Amino acid sequence: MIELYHNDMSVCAQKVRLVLAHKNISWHSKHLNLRSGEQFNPEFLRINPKAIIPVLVHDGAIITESNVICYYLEEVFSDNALMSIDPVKRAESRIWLTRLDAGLHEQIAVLSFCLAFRQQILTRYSTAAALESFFSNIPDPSRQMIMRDMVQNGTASPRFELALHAYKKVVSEIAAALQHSDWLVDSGLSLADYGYLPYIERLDQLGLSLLWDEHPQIDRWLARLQATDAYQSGMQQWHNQDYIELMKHASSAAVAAVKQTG
Ligand SMILES: N[C@@H](CCC(=O)N[C@@H](CS)C(=O)NCC(=O)O)C(=O)O
Repeated sequence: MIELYHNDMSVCAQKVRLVLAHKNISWHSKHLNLRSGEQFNPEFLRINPKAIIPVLVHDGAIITESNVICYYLEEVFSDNALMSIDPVKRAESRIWLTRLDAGLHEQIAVLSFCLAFRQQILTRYSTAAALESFFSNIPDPSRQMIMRDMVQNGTASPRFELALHAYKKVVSEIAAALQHSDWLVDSGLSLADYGYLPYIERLDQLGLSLLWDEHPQIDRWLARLQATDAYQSGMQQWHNQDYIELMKHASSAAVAAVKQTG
């Protein structure tokens, strides 16, 4: 039996659900509401003491880290392969995915919180005391510090500008990869495409698609992926309209921020 601890709009959970859907693997949903702090419930902390999703539980084996989960699924469920048989192409897919762990994942959270999701926190914890209690309940001091900064400073946080810069860079590299290929790795649709789809869709939802105004191949790649059955059941079916509306409202601030940072 496969269980997935996840969240509807979490990009790294979307990535795992895309792979599960692509491979037609059936799984049981254990959905956690991250805004109400369900990731800190003792039951979940026993499964992942780091209090983060996604977590896959396969016949009792606990697998954490979205990229590790994707590789695990690729190894255990080899049908509908998402890695090339060519070792060089496999390495290329891995390099794309590694970059998510090396900063891009944290930076999409920075863009999302600074532009939009901080509003959810400020509304839910509307007094200074409630907000302080929310921050101090985050067990990891580094996550606590980052959350304080994003919620209190929004787009004025230096983290925001660095994150925008990182995404401008990777968008131009994605555009270069898609110049002569339908997929990020030219051997075919791979874990790399499903890995980046949630991040690029998130930029779009935040009003940041202007980052690829001059690269229509990115819109074509997005449309190709959004036409797949895996997208329908792995992402679209889980879309949370409240979050999408919130991000839409942030788009004018996003456009202003991009223009300001040049
Ligand atoms: N490197 C991890 C990152 C996981 C992660 O950051 N998960 C976020 C959701 S996207 C989370 O669970 N956050 C919990 C929180 O906000 O307290 C992975 O790829 O699985």
